[in-house]
Amino acid sequence: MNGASSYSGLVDRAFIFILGTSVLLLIGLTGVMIYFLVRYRRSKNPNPAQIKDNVTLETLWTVLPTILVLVMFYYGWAGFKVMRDIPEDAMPVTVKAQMWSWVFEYENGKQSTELIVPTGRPVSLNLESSDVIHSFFVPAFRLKEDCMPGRTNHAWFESIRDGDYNIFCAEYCGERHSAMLSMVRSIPAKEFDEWLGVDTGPPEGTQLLAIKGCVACHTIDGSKLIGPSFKGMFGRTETVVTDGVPRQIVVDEQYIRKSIFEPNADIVEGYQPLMPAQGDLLTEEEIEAIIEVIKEL
Ligand code: HEC
Ligand SMILES: [Cu+2]
Repeated sequence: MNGASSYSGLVDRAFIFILGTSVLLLIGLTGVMIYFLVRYRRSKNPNPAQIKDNVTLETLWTVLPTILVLVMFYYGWAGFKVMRDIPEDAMPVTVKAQMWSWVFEYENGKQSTELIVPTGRPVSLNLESSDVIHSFFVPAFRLKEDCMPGRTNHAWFESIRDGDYNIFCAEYCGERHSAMLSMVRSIPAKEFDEWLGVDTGPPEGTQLLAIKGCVACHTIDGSKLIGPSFKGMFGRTETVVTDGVPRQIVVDEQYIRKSIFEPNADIVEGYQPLMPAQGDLLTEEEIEAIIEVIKEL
C-alpha cells in the first residue's frame, strides 16, 4: 500500500478513514447488539418498557453520523480537487486506447507502447479511444480515468519515485481486455529528457505493428490469437467468407489494404469479425510500411 504519485496519500487518507470508521461501527454495533440480546432477554425482562422521546439520544444519533459523513466528504473532496486541478506546467501526453493495447504520444510526436515519465514532474494526460470505452488505471498512482470514443478526457499525475508501475484497463472491453497491459516507467528527469530527445524516427518493422496495436490480435510468430498470424500471411491462398459466401482469395497488397479499411467485408474462415477498421488511424505511408512488414514475415 505504497502510493507513488504526489496525490496518492490523499486518496489513501480518504480510503483509510472510511474503512476505519466502517470497521469501528461494525464492531461497536455488533457488540451493542449482542449485549442487548443477553441483557434484555425475555427471561430477565418479561415486560418490555415503553420508552418515548429521548432528546439527548436523538440529537446524538443525528449529529454524530452527520459529522462523520461530512468528514468523509471532506477527505474525498480534498483529494478529488487536487486530481482535477491539472498543473499549468504539466507535460502533455496523449493516451490512445484501442482494443487491446495502449499507445502514448508525446508533444514532439514520439510514440511509445510504454509510458515513460520523468520522476518529480507533473504529466497531464489526454485520454482517447478509437473504439469502445477503456479505462486507464495505474493503481500505484491511485489514478483511474475512462478513455471514451469521440471525446477527450483529462487527468494528471506526478510520479514521486523512480520505478515501474503497472497499467491496466479497468473497463471490460472484450475478449482480450485482461491482456491490455502496459507499464509506467518513471525515470530521473535528466534521463527522461535524453530519451525524449532521441529521435528514433517513425517506428519501423514489427515496432510499427506494436505501436499501431495490431499485435494485440495478430502475432508475428505464426501462433493464432484473435486474428490470424502475420507470419506467412502474404501470398497465402485462404478461404474468406464474403456476405455469408465462402470464397478463395490470395493475400496480396490489395487484399491487405481492404482488410485494414473494411476488415469485416471478408472474414477469414475460422475467425470472428472482431477487427475494428484501422483505415482512419493510419497514414498512407504507415499503411504502405505495414504491407511491407507483413510481406517480410
Ligand atoms: C481487435 C483485434 C484486431 C486488431 C487490433 C487488428 N486486427 Fe486484423 N484481424 C483481426 C481479426 C479477428 C481478423 C480475422 C477476421 C477478419 O478477417 O476480419 C483480422 C484480419 C486481418 C487481416 C486479414 C488476414 C488474413 O489472413 O486474411 C489483415 C491483413 C489484418 N487483420 C491486418 C491488421 C493490421 C495491419 C492491424 C493493425 C493496424 C490489425 N489487423 C489490427 C483482429 C484485429
Ligand atoms: Cu480496454
